[in-house]
Amino acid sequence: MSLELTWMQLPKEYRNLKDCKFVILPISYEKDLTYGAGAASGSIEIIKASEHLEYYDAEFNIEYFEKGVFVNPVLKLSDSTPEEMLSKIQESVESVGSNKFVIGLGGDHAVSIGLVQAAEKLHDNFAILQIDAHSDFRDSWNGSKLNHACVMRQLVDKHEIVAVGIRSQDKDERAAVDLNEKVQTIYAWDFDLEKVKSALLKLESEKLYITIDVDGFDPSVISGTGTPEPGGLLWKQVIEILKLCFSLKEVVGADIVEFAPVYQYSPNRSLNLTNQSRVEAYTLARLVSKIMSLVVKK
Ligand SMILES: [Mn+2]
Repeated sequence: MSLELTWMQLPKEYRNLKDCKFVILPISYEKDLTYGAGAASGSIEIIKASEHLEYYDAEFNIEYFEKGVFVNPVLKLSDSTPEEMLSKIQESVESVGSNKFVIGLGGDHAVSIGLVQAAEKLHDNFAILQIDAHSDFRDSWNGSKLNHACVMRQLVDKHEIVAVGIRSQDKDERAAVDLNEKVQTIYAWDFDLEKVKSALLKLESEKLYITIDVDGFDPSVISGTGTPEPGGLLWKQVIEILKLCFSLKEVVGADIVEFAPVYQYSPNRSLNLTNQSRVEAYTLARLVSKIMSLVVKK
């Protein structure tokens, strides 16, 4: 059975690609796991959970859906090589046209490399705001430079980076980010919105791409991810960070990666999300809708 995924089950007139402002790009891709498994189906569960959202954003007093939300068919790339994965993501982003706001849903963090490279074709100079527990600044991991543990190391040559919520690194990564003038890190134990603000103001680029690894959240908010780390960001802190990004910069795209939902068998033998994962999928659907609200509110 192939099911057509729609955002919030919007009526047809709000989801045809030609007229839509927003494109959601679900990417099923998972390679070279570091710890827990399951990010391949994360994007699908976030989109399914969106059907429970209200159309109206009470906090921002906005109904972003009026701008239209198209959900691209799921890109199934787990059998692709990392290089193929990058080119297929770029092809998909190109095929939706240049006047859209694309939100990529992973999949593991390596998909962000493809999404950023696609954005490079449309925007000549942009910085990256990374919400994450990890710097992802390894030179290579499991023999590949295109692994999720190396994402920001791959992107820093062309982009300034503001990393927020970081709380797990190896010693070499720490040395590398400390030495690299293009990286500003706001550690989780040191988090303060003013620090995020001054980091954003220090950037040379006026444009910004946002990548959110869900392990940047505290596990009390999101625990369904391969490498949960205690001491992370809370919901309200992440929303405040996003509000700052949109007020200070022109945001050119975003992604949310590494959600790994957990399933269980119900008494009738059907496979369902655990209650915890159901809440978390809904939380991340809400996060996607907050980003769209902020695009419209701008
Ligand atoms: Mn991470």
